[in-house]
Amino acid sequence: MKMSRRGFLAVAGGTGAALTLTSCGQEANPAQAGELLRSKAKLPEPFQVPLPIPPVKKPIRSDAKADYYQVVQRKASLEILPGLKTEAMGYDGILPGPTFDVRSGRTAIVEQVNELDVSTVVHLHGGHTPAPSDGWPLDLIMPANGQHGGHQMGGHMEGGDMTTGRRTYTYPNAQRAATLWYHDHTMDYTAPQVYRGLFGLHIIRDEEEAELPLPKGDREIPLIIADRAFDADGSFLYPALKDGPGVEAKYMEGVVADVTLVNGAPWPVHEVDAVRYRFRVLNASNARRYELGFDKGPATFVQIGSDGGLLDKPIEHKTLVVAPAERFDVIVDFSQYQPGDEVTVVNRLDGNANVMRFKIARKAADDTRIPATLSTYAVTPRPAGVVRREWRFRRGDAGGHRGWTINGKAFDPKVMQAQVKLDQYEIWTFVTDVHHPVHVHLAPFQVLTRGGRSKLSEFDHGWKDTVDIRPAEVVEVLVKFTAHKGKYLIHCHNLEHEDMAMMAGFETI
Ligand SMILES: [Cu+2]
Repeated sequence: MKMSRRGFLAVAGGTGAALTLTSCGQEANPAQAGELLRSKAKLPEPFQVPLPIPPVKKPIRSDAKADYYQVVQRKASLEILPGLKTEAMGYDGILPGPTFDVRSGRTAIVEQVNELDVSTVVHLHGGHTPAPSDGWPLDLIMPANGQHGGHQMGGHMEGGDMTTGRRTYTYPNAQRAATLWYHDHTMDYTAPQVYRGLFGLHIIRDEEEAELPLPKGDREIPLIIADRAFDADGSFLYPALKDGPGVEAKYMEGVVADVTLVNGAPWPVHEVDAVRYRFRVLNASNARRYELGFDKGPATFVQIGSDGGLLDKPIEHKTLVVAPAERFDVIVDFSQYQPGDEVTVVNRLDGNANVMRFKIARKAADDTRIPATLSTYAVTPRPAGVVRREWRFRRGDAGGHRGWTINGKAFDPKVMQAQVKLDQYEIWTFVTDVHHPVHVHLAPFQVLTRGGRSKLSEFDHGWKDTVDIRPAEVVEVLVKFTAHKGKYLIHCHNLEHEDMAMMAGFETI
């Protein structure tokens, strides 16, 4: 029987059926929600491939109103592992996709053309985006070639605003400077489609940030970290179920893989001057968490920004814990090393597994500094009399099979779990069973408490749109939605959890 979530809900809804599911056992590594998927391909030695930098997307035209772009989603045969070819799904045929680099307040109108053989949806993660352009998971772009999305197109994929071949998304970019990203958001199939390459950066800049004496140009570098596994012939390995959404039971906690890609290259190497660099770190992994650290030497991460832009003041971290979909904007000072030194970035949550390496090439002049005050915008408001809501993220039934739920419900695109008034502060409480990186669309939030205490984790500061919640933890955030009425999403950004129904609609009114 085809596993159709809505089909199941239609049957079960009338009977009040509910399955009690047992835990699938202990996680092998308590720091990770996920099961390791090992490559069959011969893997390269680390630190051989130079770090690629995704190209900046250029508009095809501009007028007084907006900049206009076109992106073609297509298959591409990429050499990710040296000597092997990997068939990827890429925005403009590259992995990661091109980087959008835009000014705050300047509208970007992006036509997305789907030349793949599956349906897609594009979401601008962290974007303050009108609902029709936010990437509701059933607002599908059907393939341009007239196929009907292959295995995806069971009846349960209908009901959205479907287009064929192309769709135009409008991004007002009316928000402060921040590191956003765009990625696929197709209902039930986000995880395999992001895994195969449908993700890229979207950087917003503004005057406040431009005035800071921070590293720029080729000393401002995105680091998009994503783990992937490869079959013997170089193709992506992914444990998808054959006849419906989701992954094999063994992987339902999440797919963590054995090759670390940074900007699409396996364990790359990058040559730097002995000066300060700015790195925009994005964890684009489906499920893996990272605690990034340096293998030797004095370097630290001085955090200047989080998901939603600049912090009020910098925070120095010895290591950086980054959950899926989180962004950390950091300064690393290589002046403490000598030319010829090599420093490796490792993941301390996985036994110091390699991530990438920097080679310090030469001494150089550096007129940058890290101001003691970065922004005045990041301080948490303390409004009185706010509305409270609770969102419980737990294992549960996802339509005839085991999956993940929010408030006991599998995602149903017809059900809005909340009606939220614009322009009012709300305190949202997130409660977990295992690790869940919780993401809210449309508005950034600030973390108020973690584990019942107002002492936050050192990674909770600033405006966030994704918060890393540990097993059996309670986190409260303050959120206020503005400007756009419509249907939006709250979901877990462990993409296997998301596809296996850990998503809920809410409506701003
Ligand atoms: Cu989750």
